[in-house]
Amino acid sequence: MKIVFATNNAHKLTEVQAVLGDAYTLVTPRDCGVTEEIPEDQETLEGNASQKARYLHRRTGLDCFADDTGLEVEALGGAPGVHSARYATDGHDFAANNRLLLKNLEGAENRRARFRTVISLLQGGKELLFEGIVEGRIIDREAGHEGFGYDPLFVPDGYTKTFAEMTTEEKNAVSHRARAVRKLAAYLHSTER
Ligand code: ITT
Repeated sequence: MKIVFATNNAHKLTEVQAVLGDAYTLVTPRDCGVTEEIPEDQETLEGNASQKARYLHRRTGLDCFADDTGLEVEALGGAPGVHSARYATDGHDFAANNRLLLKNLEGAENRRARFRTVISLLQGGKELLFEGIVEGRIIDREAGHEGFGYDPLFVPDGYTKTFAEMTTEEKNAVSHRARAVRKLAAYLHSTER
């Protein structure tokens, strides 16, 4: 079955498709003729996920879902959180974001952090939200080249390597996004006739 995912992030597509497996084929905004950037300017992950899904639904008339994710660092009072994409600059500059995060944590003993994903599903005129969280810590230098964003700095609890040192399958075994997507998939299966 096809399902529309309101994202322009190719890494998210790969991760989510791997969790969904053969049961669903993801369709991108571009596949639906939507090539402009999808707005996200709300102050919460829930608000942004909802805004992205609603925008694409308005543009296409199709049921769809969107993912908004933030890295919440304890010693920084939950920052960068909803501002994770634009922490250091206006754009999605992963390297600059990681440098700023390390700078802001210099000398900090508490390195606790978590990734939180909120998925908004718009289906048949109804909206549902699904959340996924993974707890872990921020290490003091980047390690690994897989994944994206803050992955080279984040070691999930129970592991000694970063998300960027893991395959997609390994990351999906514990990640925030995979946890939210498994809840989404369970719901979608439950609504199938
Ligand atoms: P879409 O809105 O098009 O889905 P995006 O990259 O803008 O893609 P978000 O706003 O949800 O996605 O993500 C905010 C930032 O959080 C993102 O740019 C990354 O820096 C970071 N991020 C999100 N998911 C991540 C993950 O699984 N691993 C590491 N960093 C992640």
